Parts: sequence; C-alpha cells; structure tokens
Amino acid sequence: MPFLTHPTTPFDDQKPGTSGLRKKTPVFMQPRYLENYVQATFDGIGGVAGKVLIVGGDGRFFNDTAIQVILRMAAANGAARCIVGQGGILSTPAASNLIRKRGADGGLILSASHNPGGPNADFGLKFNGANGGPASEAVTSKIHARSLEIDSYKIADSADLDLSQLGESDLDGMAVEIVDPVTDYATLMEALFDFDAIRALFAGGFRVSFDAMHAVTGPYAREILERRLGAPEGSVQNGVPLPDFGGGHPDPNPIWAKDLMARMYGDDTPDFGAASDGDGDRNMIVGPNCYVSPSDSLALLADLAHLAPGYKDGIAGIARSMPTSAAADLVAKAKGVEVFVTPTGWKFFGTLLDAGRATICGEESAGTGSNHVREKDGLWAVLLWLNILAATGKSVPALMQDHWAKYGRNYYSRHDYEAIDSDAAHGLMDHLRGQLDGLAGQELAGLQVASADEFAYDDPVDGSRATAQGIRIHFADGGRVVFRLSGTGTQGATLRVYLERLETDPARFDQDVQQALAPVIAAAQEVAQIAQRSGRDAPDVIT
Ligand code: VG1
Ligand code: CO
Repeated sequence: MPFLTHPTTPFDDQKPGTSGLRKKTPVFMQPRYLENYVQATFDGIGGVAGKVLIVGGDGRFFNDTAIQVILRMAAANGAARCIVGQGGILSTPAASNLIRKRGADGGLILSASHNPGGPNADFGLKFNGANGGPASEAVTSKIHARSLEIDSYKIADSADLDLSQLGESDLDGMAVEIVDPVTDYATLMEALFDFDAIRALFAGGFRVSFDAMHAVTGPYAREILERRLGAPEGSVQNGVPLPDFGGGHPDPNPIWAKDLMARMYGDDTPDFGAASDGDGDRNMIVGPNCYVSPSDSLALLADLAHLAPGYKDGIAGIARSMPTSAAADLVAKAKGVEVFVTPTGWKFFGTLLDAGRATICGEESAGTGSNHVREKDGLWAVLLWLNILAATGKSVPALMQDHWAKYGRNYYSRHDYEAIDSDAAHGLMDHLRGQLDGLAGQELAGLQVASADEFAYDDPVDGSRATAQGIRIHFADGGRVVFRLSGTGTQGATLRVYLERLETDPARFDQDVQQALAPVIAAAQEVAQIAQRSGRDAPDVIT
C-alpha cells in the first residue's frame, strides 16, 4: 500500500459553533496541523470512503500546498473522486453550487474569508455538506470532538498533481477532476437574472465599477460583467487574485474598500459600485454618493427580487441574522411572508432554505443570498441589484429613497473593537449578562429600556437550539443595541456592537448615520462600559 499512517497529537483548536477553522497561516503550516484537522473532518463526517468531494479555495497563500495535502489524504481515506477548481480556485458560492450540481457528498473550502492572507496573515478551512452549505452545529461538534482524540492520519505517498490542467487523472485509485471554476457558476447566474436587460443597461452607457480586491471574485466578475454582459474592460478592478490580496484586507466595507468609496463619492462617479471579499461570498453595494448599508440592501433585494426571472413568482420567506436590522422584517410583513431571525452565521439559514421556508437571506456583515446555493453570494447580490436597476430604470439613491418612503429608514451601524484582551471582552459580556434582569424600565443615557435578553434560537425545522448568541437591548423608542463577540477573529477577542434606530419621518431620512444613532451609542457605552473595559476610546472599525 502506498498509504502512510502518521502519528499525530490531538488538538482542541476548533471552536465548536464556528464553521471550520481559522488560524494564523504559520499555525496552519506547522507540521501535521493541517493533516490533523483534515483527518478530524473526514472522521467527523463519518469517513470519505467512496465519496465525491469538491475542493477549492480563495487562492490565498498556502492554498495550493494545502490542496495537495487534502487530495493525498482524500485518496488515502478511500474517496472516489475529488472535483477541484483549476489552479485550486473556487469561490465559496461557486463551491456550494458545484456540490449541489454534481451531487457531491460535500466539499472542502480553503479560505479565511475577509481576513487578510499571506505567510503571516490568516488561513482557514471549512467543510460544507451535501446541500452545499456550511456544516451544521451537530457535524461541527463531531469534527471538534474527533480533533481531540485522533492519533493518526492517512495520506497517500504520491507526487503533487498539476492543478492548472483541466481534465481527469488518477491519484492512487481516486479520480481527480480539474474543472473551470467559473463556468458552472456563470451559467447559474444566467438562469436567475435577465442578462439581456443588464447588457442593454451597460450598452446604454451605465457605468459599473467592481472591486475584486485581488481576491477570488476577479475571474468570476470579469467573465460575467465584462465578457457575458459587455461592461467595458476595466469595469472590474483588482481582478487578479493574489496570494496576499495585494497586501490589502479583502473585506468589502467603506473602511477597507476605500478606493472604491473614493471613486463613488464626488462629481463624475460610476452609476454603480460593488466589492466582494476574499472568498466571494460578501458584497458591498454603493451608488453615486450613496453607500447602501447591507441591512438595507437585504430589505430592498427581498422587496424587489420578483423583478428578476429567477424570483418572478415571489419569495416564500426572508431570513436574517439577529444583529441585522429589522428593515427586512418590514418587507416580509408587507408581503405577508414569514420572517426568521437566526443567530449569526450562514449555517443557520440552511434548514430554512432546504425546507423552502426562506428564499432570501442576509446578514448585516455584507452577506446576502438566496436558495440558489447554500452560501451567501457576493456576485449574486451585485447581479440582482443590476437586474433591479435595469428593470426599474431608477438609480441606486432613488431606489433607496423609494424604499425608505415606503418602510421608514432603519439607521444602522456596527462598531468593532478588534483584538482586545480576551478576558476583558468576556468580562464585559458577563457584566452585561449580570444586568439583564433588572434593565427593563430603566433609563440608559436618557433612553428607556423596553426589554433586554440574551438571544437563543430554536431552529423551526430541525428543532436544534443555539444559546448565547448575543445580548440585545431594545429601547422604548424602537432603538436597539446588540453586543456579541466575533467567532472569526484570530487574535484576542473582537467585540461587535450593533446599533439601530427606526426613523419614520421622511424629513429626517438624510441625517448622518452616526449622528442619528448617537443616543443609542451613548446608551451602549453606559451599559457596557466599553471604554473602561476595552481600553479603547473609539471603535477600530465602524461600518
Ligand atoms: C463574521 C460576520 C458574520 C459572518 C461570518 C462569516 O462573523 O459577523 O455575519 O457570517 O463572519 O463570514 P463574526 O463571528 O466574526 O462576527 V465570511 O465572509 O468570513 O464566510
Ligand atoms: Co467570506
């Protein structure tokens, strides 16, 4: 047998609850570290013997090396076939699509998403199941449990494969099929959206600017926007994926997508701007002098999705993560469809999508998607926006004004305190927990508290329960603040403070967002003692 069995040391690095594992790249590159995690994953899903797996990643540093290890381990563990994106590339939504389209048993996606890449930055690996979505809490717990006890892994003793050549080859009895990473995804998009209408919009001089941030969406955006839809060459910026994302931070928000923001604010701007993240599942939408908050984008897309052919019969329901604004709830109510409020993380949408109860899903962190795959999908959101712009003939700011006039404006912002001391962060959350019972009826910085609790979720489809999913305080005037600790950071703890207030007076729709939220921000400071406990007098990132 050419298979080697290696001894390994158990490790307990995977937090149960988060999808996959994200670590500093040098941690992942330690001898046997990746191997341990891959074997724990294979074991945790009940083995891979005879199975078909999709493998690909966002092209960041270590992507190609890690894929070679995964392929050799899949072969040694008896997998029947691995379908790999050419060059090791697959965006997260494209991988989800391939799992579904090819009827695979699951997939391994290599990415740390919006975290920077490079030899001293971040790396990650996650497993998606046969429905194309992130592993459920139950599967994640099994992988975690297995990682604590494994004492060996299996790997084939074979040479590296050439990932750049399309076609099929054999790796110690396992078929390896290298496929174009873009084609199937682009075909799916053509089936959902009115490409003729978008092509006509572009032909009429409508200018689009898509910033791929040197991450995985470059090849997808160039094929779809420039080749299939005829946007002029150069409409896609930073379109070549680089192992370190050009030294940037591939997180599509006004802070990290500064260049795009600068292009979209001023006199002679493009008509539509967008950006995506490292692995292509997030989106930022910005019109001329008009940044669209992700929560508003979700609400607007849900409201107008029927203008695209793929959703012409309407939507079954809307799902949003709890910290996302309630703008989408107002749309669901007006349409008479169900709305679901889930914990943070796309995996919680899977059961609702599989059961046909939700059609459109979204998160405040720039993730939007639908039942077409089981991941959030950056380019999908961009194309739905373009389809709506083409169908209505309106501009981004005009569409937003119409939306607020109909539903009111949910002023919204997230304040992140990054890489703070972990004990201080947990102390702050405990301090909040300790106050919850007595808060209702109290005043915080002049705002009256209506209710306060720690969010727990009972999945209406499979009955599973997730607890400790964020502390939320609702105010009597309709405002809200949510506190939670990030599950995706790789250094210290990151405190996220989510702030919201509904404004229904049209005369007050053009306030500065931070000013409009000032009372809620003051209340958040008072109740959580953020400055004292984090040692920071301002957030690191405001989105
Ligand atoms: C963040 C976002 C969350 C998102 C997750 C994964 O998690 O807040 O909404 O689902 O990243 O997105 P956290 O725990 O750091 O707040 V991605 O684009 O990394 O797959
Ligand atoms: Co991502």
